Amino acid sequence: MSGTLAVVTGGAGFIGSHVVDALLRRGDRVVVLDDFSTGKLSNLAEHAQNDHLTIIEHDVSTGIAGRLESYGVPATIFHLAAQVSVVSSIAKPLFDLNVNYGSTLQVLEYARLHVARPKVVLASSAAVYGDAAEPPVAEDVPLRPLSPYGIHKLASEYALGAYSATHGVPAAALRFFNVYGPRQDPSSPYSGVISIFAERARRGQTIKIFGDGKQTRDFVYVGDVVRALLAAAAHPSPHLIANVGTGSEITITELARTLIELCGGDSTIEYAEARAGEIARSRARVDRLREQLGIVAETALADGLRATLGSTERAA
Ligand code: UD2
Repeated sequence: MSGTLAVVTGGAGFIGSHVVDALLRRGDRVVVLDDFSTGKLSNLAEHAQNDHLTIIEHDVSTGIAGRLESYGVPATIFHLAAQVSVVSSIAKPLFDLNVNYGSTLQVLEYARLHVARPKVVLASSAAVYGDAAEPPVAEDVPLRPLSPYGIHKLASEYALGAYSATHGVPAAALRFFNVYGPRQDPSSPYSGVISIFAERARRGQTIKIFGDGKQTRDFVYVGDVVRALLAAAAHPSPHLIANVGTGSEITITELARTLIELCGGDSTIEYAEARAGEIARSRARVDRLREQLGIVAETALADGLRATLGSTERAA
């Protein structure tokens, strides 16, 4: 069968399924590896009849070579399978180590064993910074992750660097800031804040803000994140690291007010105790994203929020 082959770990998840959409749209063949712990088959439902897509239920932390034998060596592995909650990583650090660092090592081990080295593109995170640096935060500031999640994402980045230098595995790590958009699952208390607020605002329910609501985040739309991932896969650098954000920040109270307004204004805001280990301000420096990858995360927050609200409406 024709078409470049890509593997997407976590391809049934929120970000992964949008990457699969984009790869299939441009004619690639795609193998998804997903253990469905948080991923959903319904995220890929529109491709059910597409013979360019293969979906394999598999836990990446147990190794991937055995599951990929029949498909050939991919040009790129988008490694998006992860345990995504910072709070859970603090409660279960060894589980997080295995899922978030162990899986990266498994992907790199697979890549180094093949002469045609697949490129590994990792979903890293702003969590590698901790809150040491004054925003906007650039890639070369000292890194002080505060959670096992951030530590294991950073360890994964280091592993990419080491496999690139030692074994010639081309690699890129993108440090995602707060990604949002359709298919983000609001069902856990640690789900992305926009997915939670969007669902509650749409239903006219009370919105709960942790802390004084003055904390800020750099919210980046999933469509822009996908463009950055594809650009990173095509980039010639053997070991690229870049932030993926918009370069602007908004307070959580402003975010809540915007969503309430977009939904007709029925919800009220209530304030609760701040979360432990909360980062006060987060905003990416995006020069490298623009200069190296040619990407500007251009989706305006209001447009991205409307798209997100539209999709929760359809899903309800
Ligand atoms: C995000 C990422 C995380 C990691 C981290 C890096 C998500 C879901 N998590 O964590 O994976 O990369 O950034 O720093 O993208 N909030 C409320 N009410 C709610 C839920 C959240 O007020 O019902 C607040 C929360 O206290 C925080 C902000 O909203 O101040 C964003 O919370 P989040 O869980 O969406 O993401 P964050 O920044 O903790």
